[in-house]
Amino acid sequence: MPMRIDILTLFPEMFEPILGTSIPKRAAQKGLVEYRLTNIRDFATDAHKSVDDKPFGGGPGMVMMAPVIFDAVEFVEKQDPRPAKRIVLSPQGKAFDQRTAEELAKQDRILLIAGHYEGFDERIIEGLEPMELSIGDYVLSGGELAAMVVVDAIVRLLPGALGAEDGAADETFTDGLIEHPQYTRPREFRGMNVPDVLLSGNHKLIAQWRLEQRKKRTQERRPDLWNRYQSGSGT
Ligand code: 9D3
Repeated sequence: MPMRIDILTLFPEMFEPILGTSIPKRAAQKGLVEYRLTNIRDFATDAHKSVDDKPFGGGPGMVMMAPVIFDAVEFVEKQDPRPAKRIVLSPQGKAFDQRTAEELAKQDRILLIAGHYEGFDERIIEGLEPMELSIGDYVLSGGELAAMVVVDAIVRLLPGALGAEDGAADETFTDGLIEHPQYTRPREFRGMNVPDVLLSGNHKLIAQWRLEQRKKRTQERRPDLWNRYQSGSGT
């Protein structure tokens, strides 16, 4: 049975090119996952098809209305008896990371809720008890791209999703160091040469050089990862 991923969004058309390309597409074709897009606006009940309104207490922006979201969630959840892991994409959420992707890849059903421009009525969070996820400390126009990031990170982890040449090992983030520099043909390009060690045929020396490069780069570029690596927590 494929993992079922429901996505509630005001812009289902944004998802189609992403889910219909590359690994997310191949995972669906292989029967590893099934995507279901649902337009939140289909659950608006007034003549203007409202999905949001001004915040009580005043202030800028609009707030996604609880009844519309509840109706949409209940409608899609009824379509399949498996309980869904509910996720709301929000700038206030916990930072999404590889460990979270690995945990979510074990679920058999995921429901993602993406808003646009705005926040969610707190009763959506209180009543649906979703996991709230952010993809980083920058402001997007909506949760749609964040939902696509989360889906992409999950589906590539499903057993069989990656082809042999896609690099199944994927050490960065699982062992806590970023990658070493890589080179391919030509050996010389505009006066820049491939390091001799990589052409030496000495696999032990190559492995040593790569590990040193990974450590050096992690120290320089990702002190946060380096601190965790050194304390050996494996997280
Ligand atoms: C003025 C308060 N803003 C919060 C920072 C309002 C607001 C801006 C943009 C509310 C939502 C959004 C749209 N962004 C998302 O829905 C979102 C998001 C993001 O902007 N950055 C990183 N991760 C995410 S997950 C969802």
